Amino acid sequence: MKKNDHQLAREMANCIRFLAIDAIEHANSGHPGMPMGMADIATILFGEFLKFDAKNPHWLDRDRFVLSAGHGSMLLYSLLYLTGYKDISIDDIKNFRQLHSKTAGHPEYGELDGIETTTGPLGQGIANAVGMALAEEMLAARLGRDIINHKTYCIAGDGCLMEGISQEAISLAGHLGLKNLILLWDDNSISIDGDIELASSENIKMRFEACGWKVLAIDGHNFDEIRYALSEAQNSTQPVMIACKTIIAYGSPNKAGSEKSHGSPLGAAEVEAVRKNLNWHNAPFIIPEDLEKKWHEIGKKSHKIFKEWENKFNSLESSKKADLERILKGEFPVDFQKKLELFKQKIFLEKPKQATRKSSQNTLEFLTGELPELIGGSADLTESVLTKTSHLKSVNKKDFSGRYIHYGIREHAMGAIMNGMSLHGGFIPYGGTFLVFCDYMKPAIRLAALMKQHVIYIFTHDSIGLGEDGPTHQPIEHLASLRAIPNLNVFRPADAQETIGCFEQALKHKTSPAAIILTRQNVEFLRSEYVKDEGFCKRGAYIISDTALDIEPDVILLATGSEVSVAKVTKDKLHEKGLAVRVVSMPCFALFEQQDQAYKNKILGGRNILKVAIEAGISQGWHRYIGDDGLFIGMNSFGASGKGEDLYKYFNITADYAAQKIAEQVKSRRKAAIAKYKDKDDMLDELDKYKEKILQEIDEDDKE
Ligand SMILES: Cc1ncc(C[n+]2csc(CCOP(=O)(O)OP(=O)(O)O)c2C)c(N)n1
Repeated sequence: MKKNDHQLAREMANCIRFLAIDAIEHANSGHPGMPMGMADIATILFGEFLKFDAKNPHWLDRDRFVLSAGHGSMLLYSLLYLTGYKDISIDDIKNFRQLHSKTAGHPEYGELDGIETTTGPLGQGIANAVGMALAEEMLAARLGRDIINHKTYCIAGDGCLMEGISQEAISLAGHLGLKNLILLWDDNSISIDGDIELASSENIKMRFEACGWKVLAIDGHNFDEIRYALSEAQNSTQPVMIACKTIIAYGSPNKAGSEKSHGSPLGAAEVEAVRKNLNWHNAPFIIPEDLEKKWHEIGKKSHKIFKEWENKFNSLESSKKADLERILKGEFPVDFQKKLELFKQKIFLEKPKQATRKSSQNTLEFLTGELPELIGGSADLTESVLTKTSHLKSVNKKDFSGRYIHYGIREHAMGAIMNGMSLHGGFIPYGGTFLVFCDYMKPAIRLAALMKQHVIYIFTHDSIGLGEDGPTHQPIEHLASLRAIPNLNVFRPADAQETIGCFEQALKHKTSPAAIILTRQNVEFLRSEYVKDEGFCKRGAYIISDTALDIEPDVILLATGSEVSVAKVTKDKLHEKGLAVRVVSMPCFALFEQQDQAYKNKILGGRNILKVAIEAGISQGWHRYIGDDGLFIGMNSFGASGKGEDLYKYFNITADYAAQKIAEQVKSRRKAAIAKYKDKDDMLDELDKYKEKILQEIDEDDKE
């Protein structure tokens, strides 16, 4: 290699370094060390290996680049700017980390083309990259290598590799032999607290090897070694990890190799010193013309390949092409809605009394038959969460044409891999585990919601109703904690019919992930009438059983899932006591919140009506609907091991208990109301007025 080439590469890399340094200095906030340390590798990767066309950032067969070490965001922003992505300007670089700028502190998916995923919580990006590489294999199995043949590159730091999720993801990637996955480890031995030896002494290379990866090790500042390793990685039969020995804040005379450069600006004096040291005599944010030109050429270098690909894509078998285009647009097949209605009618006629996990399985059997983009999976609980259908063959290392992924007992990676698959495009992934274990995948769920990804979680064994497995397995606070995540639609269907309705909504809300919460135990079939089209779940809550003659209720019972039946029996018991009761099923709070006030009022009635929520979880979130003086029948402690029915009795989630409590409450409310009047005559006057009002209303109704 001629000296000139090295010099040029170093200067190209310095463009990244100084954009990062200057933007971070300008913002007075950010992480300069990582972009400075990884600039040489990024230059060779983007310059000579990465298949991308800055003009066509959504090209399906582009290589994916994931910056798992999201704190190094300026590395990515610099690369996107330098290679000529249209939606990033020098002003965006100058506005790094400012309110409403596209260049957020950590890369946010959707803010800029070229950001393939949101990263920041360390380790997630590695699992996203595994999901993308898996999606690539699966799509290639469907469309052929002519159409899909790309790599997924991921830059990860020591922090990413210390996080547990990385091990789950690396292990599965090795098991599946994802040969188009290339992970570049920024092996700089530094994290925030200092040398990583403070907290870590494992042999990372051996760890990857043990998981079935090909491992290469290079000096991350030696351009020949970088080229060699990336070339070696191209035709591997295994996923590849390249350990890149780098110096954090490379080029900084006083901060290179030190944690001091990790998370704060270098400071004016040190910036001056780096400029001198790296022979960079340009003012802040100025890139010399010749280097700018070279970088722009890099952004265009794969344009020809893109054009050739477009031709191949256009000559794809017409049905395959049409189906792929439909999927990428997020549309359903033309006759899908009609078939769904027929399926709903069939279930309505059958009226199955079964666990909602079973209803979910039946629904998935129908849906996976109709929607080839639906990809199932579970974290080793397939027989319990009932996520596999007859249409789904298991994916394995030798055959990616299947549609079912055995994630193993790796919930966290499952969540992040599903995000990666969804981000890649071409699939709607769903994955199952017990509701209680959603805690093991919460960071990935949160990111799916933040990135507006269309993924579906099947969470079964949703309450103390699961019984004998005991309190470790009985979710208590989980519904509330999932409902607290913005843009996550949490559905808890009450019966077989609602289960279909909830899946329908989960599929139709394409920019929100959905959690479908299901019982282990059988539930009643509750619907007395069939409603066409989107049924009741669309609005998040609806009246499943109203007062006789639709008179104003004394009590409104709000419930979800298995507790809707409890509410219905409670209603009958209260009816015997002369109380008018409405039962509302509330399968999805988030969708109910999106309704207009008139609809909300119709469901929730006036302020003075006693409102009671029944749900086998904690009360958090319910007081919004039942008010401060409402009654909550549910859990306020961990569960216990025992038979499901016994637990419901022990924890007082029964119709008998609810009816008794409600009757007491109504009585005490009435007493309090009576106490408001000075004497009997006052009260009789008030009653007369009330009677008159009711008679008037009846008159008006008759006229209508
Ligand atoms: C899950 C998670 N925990 C903690 C952090 C805060 N954090 C950001 S960077 C970092 C250290 C990362 O060290 P390393 O990967 O070696 O990055 P480098 O210092 O080389 O830039 C930490 C703890 C985070 N972003 N995500």
